[in-house]
Amino acid sequence: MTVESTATRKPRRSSKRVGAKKTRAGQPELVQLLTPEGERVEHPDYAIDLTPEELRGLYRDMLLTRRFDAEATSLQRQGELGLWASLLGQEAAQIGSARALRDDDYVFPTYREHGVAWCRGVDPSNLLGMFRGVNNGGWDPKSNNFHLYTIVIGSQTLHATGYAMGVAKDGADAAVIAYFGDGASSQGDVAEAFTFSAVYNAPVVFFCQNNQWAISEPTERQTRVPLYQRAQGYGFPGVRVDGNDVLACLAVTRSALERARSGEGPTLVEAFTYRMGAHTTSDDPTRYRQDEERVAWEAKDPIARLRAYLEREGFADEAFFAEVDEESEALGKRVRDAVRAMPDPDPMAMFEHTYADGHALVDEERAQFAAYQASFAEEEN
Ligand SMILES: Cc1ncc(C[n+]2csc(CCOP(=O)(O)OP(=O)(O)O)c2C)c(N)n1
Ligand SMILES: [Mg+2]
Repeated sequence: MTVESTATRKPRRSSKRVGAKKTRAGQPELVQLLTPEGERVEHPDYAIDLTPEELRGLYRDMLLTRRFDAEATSLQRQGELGLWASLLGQEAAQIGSARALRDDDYVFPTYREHGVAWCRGVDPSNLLGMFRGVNNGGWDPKSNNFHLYTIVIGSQTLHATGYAMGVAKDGADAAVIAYFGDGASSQGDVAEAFTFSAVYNAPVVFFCQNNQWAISEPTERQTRVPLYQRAQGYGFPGVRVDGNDVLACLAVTRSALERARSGEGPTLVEAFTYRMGAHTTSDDPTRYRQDEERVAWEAKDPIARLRAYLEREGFADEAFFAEVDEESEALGKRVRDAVRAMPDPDPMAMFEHTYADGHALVDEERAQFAAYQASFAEEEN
């Protein structure tokens, strides 16, 4: 334990420039390393050199995550889950950023980070307990350095900032990453997290998946400037990355984590992507957005572009793709079976853990509910 304050941490080494260039028209430029057609392009600030095996690994991660997500949506439609928040379209943003992490880094997710959970080694079936309503989380955050899903929009950015300040005070060189959405960027908690992390030089990366929608609110309702530019006002760098390009997301997040680790403070990464499906299974996006928009983003699909690249370069053959497809079917079945086998909790258990000690109101509600439950038993007799 060191007494050195986070505010006095000095950079140990200089980092690469983290920033976005302007196009000629003055529009912000995305960091991109793989075009939608699957062509590899270079970026002056973000070099990446992956082996064919590593590239195939990213493809496998994205495909299995998508398959798991589709299975969860189907399970909700079959009445096995109460709700599901799909990550369809956001696979590259999540897999790319999460594969940049080290085991000792710590992740604060929202409720849609199924791809990040996958990379952290959380069993996919464990993600479903909360959505089935049989537990309050389903995994031990400490086992995988992956915090529980957070529904209260933006609050986890403050948790991440506080945690990162603690990491720095401990003298560790781990980094923290907070995931949040374009809608969350309007929350006061996020503004506070930006301020605290900046002035305390906290080793945290703010990874905003701008999927263009916050339920039915478009990003235009959240901001007048591109979201990544917000960071400038707080005094740390912001960068916009093509959120459907797994290589760019990996390279940019890696660079931001390196900055954090080397004592240079926070970075805001805006992954420009698209929510291809509904907000959740309770939502009908045809009520508020045009299908042409979705169709346009379909052409930028993150998995198709990596596959095109792998095929073009001869880094993967038909046997590989067939094997991953087979693996994905097995994953679907495993998750299906696991969900159906989840034991129903004792209904009275919902009154536990609300408060550490007893609470008069909870005691009253428990007694009322117990009497209500007992009334069914009497009817049956
Ligand atoms: C503090 C708070 N306000 C409102 C809500 C209701 N709510 C749930 S999801 C959501 C939209 C979030 O949008 P965004 O941050 O863009 O994330 P996305 O769902 O697109 O991944 C809202 C308003 C909430 N969960 N918490
Ligand atoms: Mg959003």
